[in-house]
Amino acid sequence: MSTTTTIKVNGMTCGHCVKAVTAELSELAGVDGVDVDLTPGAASTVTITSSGSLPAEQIAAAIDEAGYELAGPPTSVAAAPDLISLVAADAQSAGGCGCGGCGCK
Ligand SMILES: [Cu+2]
Repeated sequence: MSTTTTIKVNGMTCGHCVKAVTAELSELAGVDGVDVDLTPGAASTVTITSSGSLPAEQIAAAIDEAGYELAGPPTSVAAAPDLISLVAADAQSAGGCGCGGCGCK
């Protein structure tokens, strides 16, 4: 049975970030596909298709490994509005990519 898990990830701002997160999530057991809806300046939406349900801690660990952080619980549809605006303000004040992990600006 295929399962789709939607997560929100903070700090993703460019294609390098997308690749890093996709690579880490793809390594999880049972993951068939990872689709990233990049939203620079806010939490990006990452949709994970897997053959079974994914433990939240595994998803959190993969995102952490890639150098980013979850904006909310892995199975939630959306982060709280005030959280999203906080993230957006953070990203804007940081300027550029700000991910610190992919070497881009
Ligand atoms: Cu980046």
